[in-house]
Amino acid sequence: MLDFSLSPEQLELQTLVRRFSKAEILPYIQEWDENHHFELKVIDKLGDLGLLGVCIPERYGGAGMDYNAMAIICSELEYGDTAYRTAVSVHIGLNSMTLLQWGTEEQKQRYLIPQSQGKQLGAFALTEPDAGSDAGAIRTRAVRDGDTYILNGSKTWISMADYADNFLVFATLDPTQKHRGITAFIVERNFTGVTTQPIRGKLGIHGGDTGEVILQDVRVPAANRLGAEGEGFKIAMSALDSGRFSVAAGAMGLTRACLDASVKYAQERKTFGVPIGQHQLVQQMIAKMEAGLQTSELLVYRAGWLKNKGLRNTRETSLAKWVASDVAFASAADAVQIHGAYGYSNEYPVERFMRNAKALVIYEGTREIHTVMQAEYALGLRQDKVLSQMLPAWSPDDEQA
Ligand code: COS
Repeated sequence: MLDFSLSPEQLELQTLVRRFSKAEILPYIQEWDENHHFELKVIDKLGDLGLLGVCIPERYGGAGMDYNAMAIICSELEYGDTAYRTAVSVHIGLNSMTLLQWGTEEQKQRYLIPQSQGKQLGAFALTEPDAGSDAGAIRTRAVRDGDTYILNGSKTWISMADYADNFLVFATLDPTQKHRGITAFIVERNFTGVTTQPIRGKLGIHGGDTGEVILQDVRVPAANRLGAEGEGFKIAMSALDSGRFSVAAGAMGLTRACLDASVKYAQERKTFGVPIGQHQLVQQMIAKMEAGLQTSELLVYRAGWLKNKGLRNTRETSLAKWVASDVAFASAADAVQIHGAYGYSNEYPVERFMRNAKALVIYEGTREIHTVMQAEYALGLRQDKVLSQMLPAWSPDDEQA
């Protein structure tokens, strides 16, 4: 039986985070965005509400809710601003979920629990100046030395680089092995040789932190290697299965923000003697936003449903991310259009939506990567294997396990 309804707990969560965004983000975001200010207190408050480990089992400090609860949080936060959803995406989606899936019990105790409790923040350091879409081409080197590894290299476009306590760093033990040489490490900010610096001049997400992570002779204990040597590429890709899901869910919130702003403006603004919402070409743009939003929701919640069942969902998550981010960008561009010249200024939020939405189409797999993946799936050129190391199926009793 198909069930499209949210559970009472999910509805409660939606109300909670919707109120949170309205109270803690929306009144300030224009100023923060203008001043390129990331407000860490917002993240602290999310931690106080127990939301920084929403879909992590209670035994690891989380709230023990399901994956679609994560989608709800992302959507409601991005309604406030992309910056805060991005922070949650990297903290929970890319980092904590990956620790849950691949970490040893000791690593979970040491890193996952404080992260789920909001006492520490996690980030994800895969991308390099010369390795973005071609993730297998990373050059950061790891060399084994006794019971440590020595890491050297630099990572860029790392969300929350300047605030995270722990990074999941991907490095290669042997570049000639291509993706099979890549290995994942948990690197603490306070390890000697780790420095970060913010990236200036971004088109959007001005209210969010993006930076570089530089690793200079960083000694990482072997106990901080995540998974086996050479398993890092798979770990990165499985992390992206969670991260992309959270981006797709965030995109729903951005599209809803575009729709709400456009409907309000179309009801107020008059041309030719009537509200512009009565003009068919404006209606067409609004109708497209509505259709796009609902399509995104179906794709996101279906991917979440697969995750809840512990099933491989790379194909479905990629499709949800591609469609929902494209919809968000098209909706933001049309929202600016509906607002006319006012939309082109920061008198209305839609110009921020448009600048922010572009990031969604680029990060965690560009539109082009997802287009190619979908074509390859359809043509039978790409198939998802059943993995031995899937995230466990979610169940309401998980926390008692
Ligand atoms: N979970 C676990 N394992 C996975 C996986 C996943 N989601 N996806 C792939 N793998 C495994 C495969 O099973 C394969 O294993 P074997 O070597 O044992 O066969 C291995 O990883 C290589 O996978 P694949 O053949 O799919 O690699 P490709 O080179 O074809 O992948 C793309 C190419 C483009 C899909 C990949 O590099 C990619 O997604 N790039 C975008 C990176 C990105 O999103 N960057 C953003 C960073 S965060 S802002």
